Amino acid sequence: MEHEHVRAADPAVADALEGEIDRQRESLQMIASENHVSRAVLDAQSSVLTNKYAEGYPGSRYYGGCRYADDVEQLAIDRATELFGAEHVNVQPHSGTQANQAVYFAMLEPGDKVLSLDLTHGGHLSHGHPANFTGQLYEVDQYEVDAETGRLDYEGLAEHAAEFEPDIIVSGYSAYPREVDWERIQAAADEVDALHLADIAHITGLVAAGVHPSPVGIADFVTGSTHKTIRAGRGGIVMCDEEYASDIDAAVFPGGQGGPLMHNVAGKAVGFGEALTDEFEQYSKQTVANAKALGEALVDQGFELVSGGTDNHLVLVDLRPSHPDTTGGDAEVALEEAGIVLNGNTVPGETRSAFDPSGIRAGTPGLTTRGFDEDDMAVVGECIARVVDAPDDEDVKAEVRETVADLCAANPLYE
Ligand code: DSN
Repeated sequence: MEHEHVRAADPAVADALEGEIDRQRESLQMIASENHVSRAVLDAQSSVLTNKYAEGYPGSRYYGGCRYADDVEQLAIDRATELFGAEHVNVQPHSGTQANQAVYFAMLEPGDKVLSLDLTHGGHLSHGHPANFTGQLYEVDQYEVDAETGRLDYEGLAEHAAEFEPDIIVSGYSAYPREVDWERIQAAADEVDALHLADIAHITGLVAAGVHPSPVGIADFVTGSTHKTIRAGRGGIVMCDEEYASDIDAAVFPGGQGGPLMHNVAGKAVGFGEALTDEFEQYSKQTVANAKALGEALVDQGFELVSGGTDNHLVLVDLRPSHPDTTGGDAEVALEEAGIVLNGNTVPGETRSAFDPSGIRAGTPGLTTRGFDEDDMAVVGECIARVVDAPDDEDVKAEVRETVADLCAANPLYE
């Protein structure tokens, strides 16, 4: 995977690109929101569609020369429609956050009320964090997971909604390891006549493959990103019923974006095509099986998992009970030195800060793409434990690096 044209023109950038390929190949990518796309998706994303302006939608553009842009976008739309069963799909959002922005922009006025999960409990910046435009434009109140179980408290959410009377309830999470009951959240929204936005960014692929229940047809709006559990390259997607279609399209373009990133839309088309295959369903099942195996391995090593386990592609470890003197940041750094890349993460009831949180989040989408199975995940769990138990022990990190090298050699990437 040499970037020969970049190498000839710009060695400094080529060095960085090749360094990144080696980094991805030679270490374990366990950031729960990351994955490894196929060569076909990479090829589409680096295509000449990066040159093309195509403001508008297929068949109705503001520029000439959009014949092939139209073909690609329509393929992405048709495949997403088949995958998710939504009445209307917009594949132009540059990211999951832009997809959420489109929903807010289409449906809310500044000052309207948003009820969403607290970031430290697994929510997302674009769900109303004060540092994000959502926290600045809207009146935001946040629900939390149950302090004892680490699971969504649906009754508490309904009570909170009755009290706050939001205009929109946001569901869908960035660090929530359990299945979501969309119907119960919809019921809470119906009670107070609120809209419901289900942000499935993390689980887009699991929903597409049918290994997590779908909010499509339940929530008013479903947004996702296209590069996490679904391997369609960087980007976002919005789905809704036909009644909202023109409002959503107008909110994406021209409301929030200019020209779509057509090379990324091509990546989405290819990735959605891949996601329609039986192979992708098997991959998604294995992603979940691997996360469960990882969770069990970590529990066997004495770690405490938020909610006690996982139903999806990620585990969230609360380090405080098992490693009270090790922060998520310390663990993240030591693990990366040992070849395991994940992130320090806040946990429910966080007592530190977002910069130096009390947990670590680990996901299996990337490793599963490489071919890792449950046995491999048991070894990975043991490696994580060895490093977090002794984050300053250079011998331990060197030994773990050797195990990581063996796992990577047995499960090659982009060979
Ligand atoms: N940054 C992503 C994550 O890691 O969950 C969400 O946008």
